[in-house]
Amino acid sequence: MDKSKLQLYFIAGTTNLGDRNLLDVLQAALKGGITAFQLREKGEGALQGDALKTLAEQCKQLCNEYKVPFIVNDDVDLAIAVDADGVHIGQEDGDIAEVRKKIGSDKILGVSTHSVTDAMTASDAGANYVGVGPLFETASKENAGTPVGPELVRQVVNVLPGLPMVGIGGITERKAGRVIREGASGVAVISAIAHAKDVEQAARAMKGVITLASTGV
Ligand code: 3NM
Repeated sequence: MDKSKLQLYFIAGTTNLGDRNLLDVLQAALKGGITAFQLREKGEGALQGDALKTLAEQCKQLCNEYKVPFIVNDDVDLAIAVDADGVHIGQEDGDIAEVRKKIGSDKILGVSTHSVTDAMTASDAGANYVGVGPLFETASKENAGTPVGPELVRQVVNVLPGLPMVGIGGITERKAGRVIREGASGVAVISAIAHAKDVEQAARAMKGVITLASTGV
């Protein structure tokens, strides 16, 4: 896949947003320059069934307008039903090769990984990119585990230099540059954008940091 699409990868679901409307937040983030979006509808009060499908269709349409890939977390059937650009699965979300078979070769397949071994397994099984984390402490994922530290990004890049990869977990505007300099294609964030006072501005500022760090300035 095109690694540049992973530069600023925004993840959100309605349960991350309190009173905010997901489509409003997504639109502001798109205006601010996010390069990918993942709908991750999880936890108490998460939408299901038709309500979730409708939301996914609306997210997809918005992402299409900005030519940004729309990825669905975990729910392979939903991703197929709304013809999302891809699916992202965790270590506990089923067999990676099986998911690849189900979605076909055209859709993007992303996998969450927490070690070099996880990343090698994901790559061998047909992942287009991996998420490596949690790099830092995060409040956005239950049972995220002990932070692996940004050094793991470098270790994964050394072993799998061609594999597109995003760092994830507790990444802020201040920490994003370090993650890129360790060799990540980009950063994946929930709270740095979803909880920002000004979502568009937060996305724009983070994109600026990433662009600078990517060009080595
Ligand atoms: N996955 P925030 S950490 C969804 O380590 C997710 O695989 C993680 O949210 C992993 O940017 C995480 O608010 C939460 O820390 C990221």
